[in-house]
Amino acid sequence: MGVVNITPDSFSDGGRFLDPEAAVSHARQLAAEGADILDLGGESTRPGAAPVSEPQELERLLPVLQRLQDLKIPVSVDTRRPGVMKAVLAAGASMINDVQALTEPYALEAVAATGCAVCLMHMKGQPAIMQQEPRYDDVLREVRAFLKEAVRKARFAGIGQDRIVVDPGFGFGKTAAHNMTLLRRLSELSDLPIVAGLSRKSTLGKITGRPVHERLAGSLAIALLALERGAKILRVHDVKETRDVIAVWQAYKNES
Ligand code: HH2
Repeated sequence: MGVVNITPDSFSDGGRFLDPEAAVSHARQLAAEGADILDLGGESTRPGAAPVSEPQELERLLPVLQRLQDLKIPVSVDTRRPGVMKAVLAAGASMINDVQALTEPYALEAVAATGCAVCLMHMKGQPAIMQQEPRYDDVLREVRAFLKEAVRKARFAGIGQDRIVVDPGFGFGKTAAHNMTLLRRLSELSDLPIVAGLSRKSTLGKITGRPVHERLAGSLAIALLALERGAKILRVHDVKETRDVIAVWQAYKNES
């Protein structure tokens, strides 16, 4: 899953693709590099990020989505707002990636009303404060229970199991130690396909001492670990390089 951030303030590429033409050409490049899904975002969820309004989010997303109608791969939209979900699904998106796991009122209904896929992610707290000393008694147990409940609610709302993937939400109200525990035991989190989003994240900065633009090697190393632990979708900024990691891993597993 290749990330396209149409924002001024995303943590690793804020401002680079705010212009619709730049976002469209980046999206096409990621598709050409071998992305199986694109994930468009119109609001940063980095720690401390300021929320945007619904009209502002749509103003960023819709022109890009409209210009990607001819793409052969599915386009996901990273949003927590039901109004945005409805509008982007009507405009051709085929997946909703929600860092709040459809917990906003009417989000379940917005997704259930169509045949789209959905990613349900765990987050502790809200982006503005989530990295202020996050605490868990047992991070694995808490995230697993949250995802199980989110899936139950989605299914109860009429969203078929084959439309759902889950994500532990690396870095969303989690320390580097929490992230490592979740990564080590990733396969225990759910029987549903698991999405892992670790690309360029601050845990890698903490481990390597590198600033955000020098975290490619760290991102590739951790992508391989996530694959080994059962991740089915890797949410990444560097598609071409991650494709090579997947090719090596598949050859090693003799599945290519
Ligand atoms: N991480 C980010 C945003 N959305 N969605 C899922 N499912 N999993 C993730 O790990 C995840 C996500 C943060 O990365 P990015 O989009 O690059 O940054 P920002 O939120 O600052 O735009």
